[in-house]
Amino acid sequence: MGCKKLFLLKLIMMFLFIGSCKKSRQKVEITSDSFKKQNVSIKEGLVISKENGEFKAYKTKEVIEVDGVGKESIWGNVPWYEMNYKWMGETVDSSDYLGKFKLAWDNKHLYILVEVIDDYLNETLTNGKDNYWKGDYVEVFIDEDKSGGDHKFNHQAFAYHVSTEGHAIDKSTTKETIFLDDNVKVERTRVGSKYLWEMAIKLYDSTFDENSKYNIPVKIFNNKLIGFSIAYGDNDGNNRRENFMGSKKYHGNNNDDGYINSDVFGSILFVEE
Ligand SMILES: [Ca+2]
Ligand SMILES: [Ca+2]
Ligand SMILES: [Ca+2]
Ligand SMILES: [Ca+2]
Repeated sequence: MGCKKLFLLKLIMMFLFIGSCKKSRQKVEITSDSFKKQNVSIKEGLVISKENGEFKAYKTKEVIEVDGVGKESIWGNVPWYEMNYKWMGETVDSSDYLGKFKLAWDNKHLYILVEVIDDYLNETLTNGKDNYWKGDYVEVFIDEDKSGGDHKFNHQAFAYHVSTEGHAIDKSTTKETIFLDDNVKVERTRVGSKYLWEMAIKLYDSTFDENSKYNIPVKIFNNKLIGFSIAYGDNDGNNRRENFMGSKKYHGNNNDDGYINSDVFGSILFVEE
């Protein structure tokens, strides 16, 4: 074989090798969401983004203590998901805002661990109850039966504005701003500009009555599917929501339909393994 032919052969083999490396890397990234089945260990620093906002929550065998500390083993065993799609505001750098979350469940609760880097924490209710959406907060959108549809002043779906003060704020059927604190338990811890919010959320169907103390939560089970999105409203002391960053690429008109229309939510599939 002449030198030229040998060189060409080597070149072809090199391209084939690079191609196969790329493929195997892609495979790890795609399968990392179903890490347990694939027995793929979670890579340090891996955060999965889901343009369509469709996530999985894994069942915890251990009781989760809502204390803002992710010490429970499930939190070490499930992947981080991104909540960095820009819904509103200017592009931010990672010291101003960067967010990710994990999901888990048992029969009574959806658990969420949210880690947010925020350079300035502006308490949610600084400007009063009716400006709750202007302060820093985590917004959790839940549509228990994934029916979709309008939910602005009804409870077929919820847009919980989880406040820095520990409240879960939404609108009532009479268009008032109300606290639904029994529905969402939250604790937050801080290390520097990194905040960890741990939440336990009860799911309710459309029969939820905001004036009753006797609402019965819906039981969660394997393979149940709900409507879900999560976002962070970032105010850095300028008296307004400077950024709104979410878990799904698009969230309706101006990415601001979530508090009105549950059609735009992504989803959670509850799985055991
Ligand atoms: Ca905990
Ligand atoms: Ca910020
Ligand atoms: Ca619904
Ligand atoms: Ca802030």
